[in-house]
Amino acid sequence: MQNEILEILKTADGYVSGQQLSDRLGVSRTAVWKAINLLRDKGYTISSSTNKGYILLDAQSVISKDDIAKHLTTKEFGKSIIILDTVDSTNTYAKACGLEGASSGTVVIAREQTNGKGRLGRAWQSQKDSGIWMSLLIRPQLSPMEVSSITPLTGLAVCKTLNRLFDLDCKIKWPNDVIAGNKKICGTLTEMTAEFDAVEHIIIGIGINCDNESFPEEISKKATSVFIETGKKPNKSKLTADILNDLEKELLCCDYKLNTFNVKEYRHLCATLGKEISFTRGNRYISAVAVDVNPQGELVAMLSDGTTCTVNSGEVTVQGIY
Ligand code: BTX
Repeated sequence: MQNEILEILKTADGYVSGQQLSDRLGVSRTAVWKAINLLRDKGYTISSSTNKGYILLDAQSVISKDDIAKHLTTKEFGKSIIILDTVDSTNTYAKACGLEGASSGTVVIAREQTNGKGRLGRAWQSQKDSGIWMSLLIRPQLSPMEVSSITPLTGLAVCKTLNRLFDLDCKIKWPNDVIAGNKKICGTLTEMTAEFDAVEHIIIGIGINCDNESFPEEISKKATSVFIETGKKPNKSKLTADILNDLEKELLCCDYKLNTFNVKEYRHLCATLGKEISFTRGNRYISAVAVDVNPQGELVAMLSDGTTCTVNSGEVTVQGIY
């Protein structure tokens, strides 16, 4: 009944009275009232007025399976979707689903994460209904050595989607962040479960800040959101579907591998290139200039003596970008 009420409210032109809802659905007004409260618990903002009835104020702020499905054009990604109210980390949950045999393309989305994971043990702040916190489980036929392309390809897909939908000028901070005006609007975290020389499954975690009007002090200098950049709160279900559509195209058309074409696109969108960077190697602190992303997706750095070296993991600090 909740879905039916939701559809009526979504298509209504203004308020719908409790009596109209109970007549149309053939249930009591108390049952309508209970269903409305359950929808409110799910995050829908439904206002009520004693004389007029109910009105849905922001359908687009809640991620729903039905709304994602309306916009999905994929063959595999998102064909099975799990939406949770709250979870520690969608990546951890998706990994458990993977170990229990969930099919490739399964997506786990949560309204809030209580222990969202970033890279290198860092935390990803994921407040309730403020963004898209999702993890995609895939089972490509790859060896563990070939998986490294997935992080840059994910960043590339999300960056292009955000630019296209919101007319933004997002760039990629090598290897995994999407930034808008030097601040993170999206972070991605790829995790793999492998046996011997074969990949069992891969979890692609994507966190996109959507509705945040501000951020807690500790990340306010480095974080931004779609709302902060555009002044509009996006339809999160549609954005989720668009990300899945674009990600499937990006990953499947190149068989999950970097190639001449996508590396060129990546370089074009990579904010790190041309910037002064620093990183540690062993216990040495190295300053360099980022000059290229090579066909393996590694960052090529030029040192002060003119020699180059590649950086393939760990943390790189880029001057001017948080
Ligand atoms: P990262 O290690 O590159 O970024 C984490 C750092 O970014 C933190 O230390 C903090 O400084 C800053 N930060 C924390 N929260 C935010 C935020 N909401 N916006 C901008 N900056 C922030 C990036 O790791 C990878 C993040 C992946 C998140 C997704 S959400 C769905 C999935 N599930 C899960 O647990 N993680 C992924």
